[in-house]
Amino acid sequence: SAAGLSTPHESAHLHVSGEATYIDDIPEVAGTVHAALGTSERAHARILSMDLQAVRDSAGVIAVLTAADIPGENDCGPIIHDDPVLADGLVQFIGQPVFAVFAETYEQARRAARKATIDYEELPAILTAEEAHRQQSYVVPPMRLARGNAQATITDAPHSLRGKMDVGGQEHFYLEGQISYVLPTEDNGFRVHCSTQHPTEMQTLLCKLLKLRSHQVVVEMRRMGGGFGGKESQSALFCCVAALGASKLKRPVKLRLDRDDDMMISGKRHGFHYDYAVGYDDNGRILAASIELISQAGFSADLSQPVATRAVCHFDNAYYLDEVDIQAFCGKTNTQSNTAFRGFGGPQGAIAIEYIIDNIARDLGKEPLDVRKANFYGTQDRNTTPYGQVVVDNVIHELVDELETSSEYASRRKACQAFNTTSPVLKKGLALTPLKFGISFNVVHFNQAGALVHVYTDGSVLVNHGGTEMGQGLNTKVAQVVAGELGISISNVRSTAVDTSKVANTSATAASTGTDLNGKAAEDAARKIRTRLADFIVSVHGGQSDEVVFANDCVRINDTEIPFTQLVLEAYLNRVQLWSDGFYATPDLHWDKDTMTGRPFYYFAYGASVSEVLVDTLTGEWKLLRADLLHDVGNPINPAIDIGQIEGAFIQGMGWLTSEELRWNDKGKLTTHAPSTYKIPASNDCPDHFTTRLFDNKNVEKTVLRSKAVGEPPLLLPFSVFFAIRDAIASLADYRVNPPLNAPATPEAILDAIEATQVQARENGMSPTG
Ligand code: MTE
Ligand code: LUZ
Ligand code: MOS
Repeated sequence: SAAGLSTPHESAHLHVSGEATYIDDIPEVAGTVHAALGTSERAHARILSMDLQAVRDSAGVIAVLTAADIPGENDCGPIIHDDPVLADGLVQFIGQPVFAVFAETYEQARRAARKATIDYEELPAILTAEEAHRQQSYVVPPMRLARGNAQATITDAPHSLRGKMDVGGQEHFYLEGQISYVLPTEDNGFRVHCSTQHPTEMQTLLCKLLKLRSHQVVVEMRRMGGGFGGKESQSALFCCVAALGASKLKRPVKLRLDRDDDMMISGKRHGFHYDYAVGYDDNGRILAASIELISQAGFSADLSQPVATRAVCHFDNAYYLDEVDIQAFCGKTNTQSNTAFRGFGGPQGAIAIEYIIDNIARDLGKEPLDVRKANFYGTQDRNTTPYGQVVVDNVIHELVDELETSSEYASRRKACQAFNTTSPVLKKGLALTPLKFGISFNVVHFNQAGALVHVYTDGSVLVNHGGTEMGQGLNTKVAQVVAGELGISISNVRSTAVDTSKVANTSATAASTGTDLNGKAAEDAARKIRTRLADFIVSVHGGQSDEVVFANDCVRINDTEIPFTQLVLEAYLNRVQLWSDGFYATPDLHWDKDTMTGRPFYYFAYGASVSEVLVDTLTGEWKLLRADLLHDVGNPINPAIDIGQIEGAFIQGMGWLTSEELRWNDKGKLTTHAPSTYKIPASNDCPDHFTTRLFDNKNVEKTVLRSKAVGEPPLLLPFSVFFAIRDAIASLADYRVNPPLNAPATPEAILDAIEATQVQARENGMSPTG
C-alpha cells in the first residue's frame, strides 16, 4: 500500500525548482501596504515620550500605529496574557516592537521605522537566568517533582557529586523568516496568510486584538520554509500587526521581517542553568538525584511553563531514577521571550542527566557506556518514571546493543585511547548516548485533530487537515495514509493548505504529533468513505461489506473487481456521499499539574548515537569524524522522510551544542543577530561517515499504522557529539577528571575546559598531557 513507501515529499519538485509558494511569493493585490516595526533600544525602561513625526513625514508613509490604536486586547501571549503586541509605556527588551509603520513600499516602511525619537527612563535590567533566580523573578511560579527523600539519600550514598552546568539557547534560523499578509474581505472579514505552525491561534488572537468573532477571519497556510517551534506562538505578533494595519487602512498589509529584525525580535530556545547533586553506588547506579533547572524565559511567559514541564519530564531520559527532587524555575529576563524549539525543553532536561552520568563514570574510573547501561529503565521495580508513568514500551537495551555492535564501539574505544597516547595535540573522543522522548502535548486537550477528505467523481482525492507543513513531510505522510486506506496510489491524492474555514479549532503542529493526530483524523475520514463505498458495491454486486478489498486502485468483492475511479462515479450517480470529515483524540492521557504526575505521554520514542571527534587541543577546533545513528520510528509511514528528519535533527542539535552561540552585551542587546556572527552548521560539517538506521519496532500503542512521531526526538541524538568532545578533553587527564564543559562547546569553551582540566589534574597530583 501507499503507506510504508519512501515516496518523495509532495512538494520536492517545487522545492528544488523554486516553484513552491511561500507567503512572500503570493501575488500581491493592488494597493498592498508594507509594514515595518519600530523597536525598543532599551532592555528595561519606561517610555517618557515618543516623537513619531519624522516617521510620519518619511517618504511613502501612510500611517504609524501604536498600542493606543489597538481596539481590543493588546496581547499575543499563548497562555498567560503578558505579551503586548506593541509595547505600551514599558519596554522589556532591546528589540521589542513599540510602533508599526505602514508605507507604500517595503523599503520606505523600513527606512521610516528608524526615524523615531523615544525618551526612556531606564529601569534595572536582569540579563541572565541565574540573576533572575537570585532575585526570584519568574514568569510563572516554580514547579517541583519529588519522589522519595532525595536529599537524605544523596547524603548517605556511598558516593556523591555536586555541580553546575550551563547550556545556551538557540536561534531557530528557519530559512523563511516571520511573515504575514492580511487582506480585508467584505463585511468586516479578513483573509490571513501567515507563516505559522498554529493557524487557529492566529485566528483567535487576531479576533481579540480587533474585537472580531472567529467566523470573520480565515487563516490559510500552505507551507512554511521551516518553523522548528519558532512559529508555534511567535508568528502571532507579526500577524496581529499586519491585521491591525489592514483593519485601520482597509487595505491589504504585508509584514515581512528581514533576518536581523527577526533575530532581534523573536524568542529562541531557552538556555538553561543547572545546579545538581547525585548519590550513587560503586557500580555507578544512581540512588538519588536532585536538580534545579533554571531557564532563561525572557520578558514574558510565552510557552515557558510547558517547556519547563517537558524539561522536568525528560530529566530521567532513558534512566530509572528512584529518588528525585526536580525543581524548575522560569527566570524572567529582559531579553527576547524564549519559546518552543524542537524538543521543547526535553533536550534541556535530558542533557543534564547525561552530564551527571558522564561525571559519575569518570569519578569511578568506569566506561561511560557501562554506567549508562547500569541506569537504564528495566522491568517491574525499575520502570516507573518520576512523574508516575509506567514505561511499557522500553527498547533501549536492544537498541543500544544493536548500535554498539554495528558501530564497533568497543574496538573504536580502544583505538581512540591508543591514538591519544601517541598524539600529544590532536585528541580523539568517542561517546554513545541514548534517548527516550515522550510523545503527546503535555497539555492534554491539545491532543486532538480534524480532517476533511473529498473524493471527486474522477477518482481524485483532496485531503485537508489541521496540521501545517513546514518541510517535515506531514502532508506526504497524511496523503499516504489516505491513499493506503482507499487502496489507491499516492498520485491520486493531493493535500491542500491548512484553512481555518475547513477544519476548525486546530492544535499547533508541534510536539511531533502532526502525523499521529492528523494522520489518524484523515484515516478516520477516509475510512468513513471506504465504508460507504463498500456498502455501495455490496448493494450492487452482493457479498459482505467487510470482505470488500481496496487495493491497487481497484475495489474487489468476490469475483468482481472495479477500478476505484469507476466505482466512485457509479456511487456518485447513486447519491453516495463521497466526502467526509474525520476526528481523533489521543486516548488515555491525564496529568495533574500540581503534583506533576500522571500519564502525559501516549508512548515513548527511543534512539541512540555514537559520535567520534578529533579535537585540536591548542586551538579548540574540532571535527566530527563519524556518526552512527539508530532511531526508533515505530513502523515507518515513509522511511526516507523519517531518515531525513533524523539526520536534520542530528545536525541541528549539533549546531545548538557546539557552534551556535547567542551573546547579549552588558546593555542587554543581542549582538549575534545575523549569520555573520551566529554560526549554524553547514553541509561540510556533516561527517564523512554518517549512517542512519531505523530500529525495527512497531508501536505498542494503536497509533496510525503503528508508527511513531519523529520530528523532535532525534534532536537529542547529537548529545554524543558533545560528550565525545568532552571525552577527548578528558583524555588529557587519563579520563579521571571531569572537564567543566558548557554548551555550546565553541573552540573558546573547549579551550577553557582544557585549561581547567589540566589545572584539576595537577591538583590531583597527575601530570596532564597536552
Ligand atoms: N522539519 C523541518 N524540515 N522543518 C521544521 O520546521 N520542525 C520540527 C520537526 N521537524 C521542523 C521539522 C518540530 S519543532 C516539530 S514539533 C515537528 O517537526 C512538527 O511536525 P510533525 O509533528 O509533523 O513531526
Ligand atoms: N506541550 C508540548 C505544549 O509538549 N509541546 C508543545 O509543543 C506544546 N505547545 C504548547 C503547549 N504545550
Ligand atoms: Mo516543535 S518545538 O513542538 O514546534
